[in-house]
Amino acid sequence: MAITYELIKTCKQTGARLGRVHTPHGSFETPMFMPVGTLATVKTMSPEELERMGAQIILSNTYHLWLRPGEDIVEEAGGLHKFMNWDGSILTDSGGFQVFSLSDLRQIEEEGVHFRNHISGEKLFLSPEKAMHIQNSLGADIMMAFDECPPYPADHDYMKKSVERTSRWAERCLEGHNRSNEQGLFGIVQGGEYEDLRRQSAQDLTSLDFPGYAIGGLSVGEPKDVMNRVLDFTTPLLPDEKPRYLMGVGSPDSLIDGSIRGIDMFDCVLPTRIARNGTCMTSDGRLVVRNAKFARDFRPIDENCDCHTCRNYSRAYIRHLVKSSETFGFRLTTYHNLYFLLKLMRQVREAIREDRLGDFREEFFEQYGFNKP
Ligand code: PRF
Ligand code: ZN
Repeated sequence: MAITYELIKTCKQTGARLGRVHTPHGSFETPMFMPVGTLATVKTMSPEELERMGAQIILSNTYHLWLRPGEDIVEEAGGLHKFMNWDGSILTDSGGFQVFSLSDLRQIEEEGVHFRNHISGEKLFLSPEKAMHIQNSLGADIMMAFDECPPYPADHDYMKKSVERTSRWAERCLEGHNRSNEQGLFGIVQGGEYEDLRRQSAQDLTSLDFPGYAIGGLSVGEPKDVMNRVLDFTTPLLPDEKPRYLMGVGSPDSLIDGSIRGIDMFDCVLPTRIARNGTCMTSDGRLVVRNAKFARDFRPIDENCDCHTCRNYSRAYIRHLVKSSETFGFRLTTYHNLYFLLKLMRQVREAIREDRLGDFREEFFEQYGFNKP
């Protein structure tokens, strides 16, 4: 089996899991945050920098790499790891979500999804078999099933049809997956906010015996308490001996609250995206470094951070670079934000090890400002 999960311990205070996922490109500790490298690059960061900041697994996208440069070119290069010079673990998303969030004029059929290329307008078609073929060519350690991520809110009737189709697609993904010794395929549980549909989806998928399971269809505009409620009734439906991945979630509070609910893996464009418009995550909350009040502020972005950016550069300098659209400014903020989330996950793992994740949550939320009215 390409992917195995090792449960090290659960936090006595919260039930959060400390573990390890073993992949053909080494293992990573969980709970873990995965930086997003959509086009076979985590925007502005080199693989050497990712390694130095402590990244152990990164995510890339089937949809984008299929459109450019084309999965055949990546395969010819020897796969994604060689193509981009990243020797750690890689997970590729299936394209399901990207088709729904990026393209217009899509038409969903039993066979797959018709849509238009978001760059050229060209007509395209993606199916479970095609998503597996492309991901087999890319060669990531973990591949994702081709699913439908309906918008929020969606009515129960639509969601039920969608969940059933996603389950049929999951079976076709398993059949179309040709490299199960080298690449692990994860199933994706859908069902929106509906407990009966999450249960149905989890039953359908766990009966297919994937090496790991994702929870999709969250962080699509629903309130935080809806997401936490869905996690409360969905994670217990998943097997203890497999990794659980919450897709598209990466705000500091949700990483902690997801870990407490038994999630092992997270990804999100949030830290890298906000970095490129000059917003930094700090232990005291978000800091918008473009603001005029930082023009003469020669302190680091976060005085509690020991990252390369914070050890060497000031708010005033980074503000100047970002305001001038200098690439180096975006590199410095991106490095800091990713370091911040990877360090947060290290702190979460340490707190689980010591059975005090509940206390850590209280302290972190207090300082970050989540507890303020
Ligand atoms: N499905 C897939 N990718 C995703 C999601 C999903 O539901 C989400 C949910 N926000 C993010 N990325 N395939
Ligand atoms: Zn820093």
